[in-house]
Amino acid sequence: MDETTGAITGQHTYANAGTYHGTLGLTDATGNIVTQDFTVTVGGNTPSDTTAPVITVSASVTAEATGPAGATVSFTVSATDETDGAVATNASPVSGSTFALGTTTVTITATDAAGNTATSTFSVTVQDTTAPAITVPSLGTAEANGPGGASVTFAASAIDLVDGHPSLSYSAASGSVFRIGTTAVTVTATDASGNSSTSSFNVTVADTTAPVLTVPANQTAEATSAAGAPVTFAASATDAVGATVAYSKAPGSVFPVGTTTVTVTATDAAGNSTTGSFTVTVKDTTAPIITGARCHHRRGHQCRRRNGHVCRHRH
Ligand SMILES: [Ca+2]
Ligand SMILES: [Ca+2]
Ligand SMILES: [Ca+2]
Repeated sequence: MDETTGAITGQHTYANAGTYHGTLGLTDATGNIVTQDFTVTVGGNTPSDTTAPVITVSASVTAEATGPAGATVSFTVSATDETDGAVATNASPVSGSTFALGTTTVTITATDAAGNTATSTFSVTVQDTTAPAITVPSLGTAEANGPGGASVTFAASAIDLVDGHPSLSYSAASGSVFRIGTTAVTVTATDASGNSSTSSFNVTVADTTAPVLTVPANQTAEATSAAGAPVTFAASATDAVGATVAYSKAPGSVFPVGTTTVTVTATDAAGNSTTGSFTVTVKDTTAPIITGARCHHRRGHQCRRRNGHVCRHRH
């Protein structure tokens, strides 16, 4: 109302409900300026939103590790607000992250239009329950180098998705002496999470080497009886594992006049054998002694007959 110009009217339309604060300014015909602060409430009595959204999270998530870094884990969460309906959520770490081995807490927040924030958490556990995979060695047959067998070295290997260096243990140590024959060795691989697997392989030791045989030189002996002469001799054999020697005619037995070939065989416990031979020659270089009544010489006298026989007096 102006005393000169009378009533002044104006209009402003507020599109949305709410409470508005403003300043009204008027200028009359003579240039007088009047301002007035005002507050206008539109739409009646609007209740304020003081309730945070409700977050829905999955139960705790457990995943198998797929590598040393853990596992990629995805999850679904949602939030609804009684005023705003569905509202966006923020997750830390976000779904699809790589989660390390162990348990990680995921924090979810949701904020409604009025600024009310809800927070919820759940856990993601990444575990390694898979045992290492073992590759066993493929060993040839080791040659025995002593009565106990042979020292054999070996190495298995193991790989694991998570543990780069699973530990290996053996039922018999690499480098130890294995007996002749086949011995099964069990290998156990254990990862850092305590998962273990076992496998086995064979260690085979054999004696395939024949003894080394040394035979005597050819023997010569003088006959000591009509049957010939006893002749002694000895062959020798060496073998890493051990050998026995056998003769076609035993040492010390009586060999007939003439030449006899003696075959010697050295055999080890594995049945490997070496054969050699030598000769035993028994000679009769002494003329026979004739005893009889046709000699008449005194005792001790030897007389040689025309046929070369020697007679020795008995009387
Ligand atoms: Ca709300
Ligand atoms: Ca594993
Ligand atoms: Ca042998």
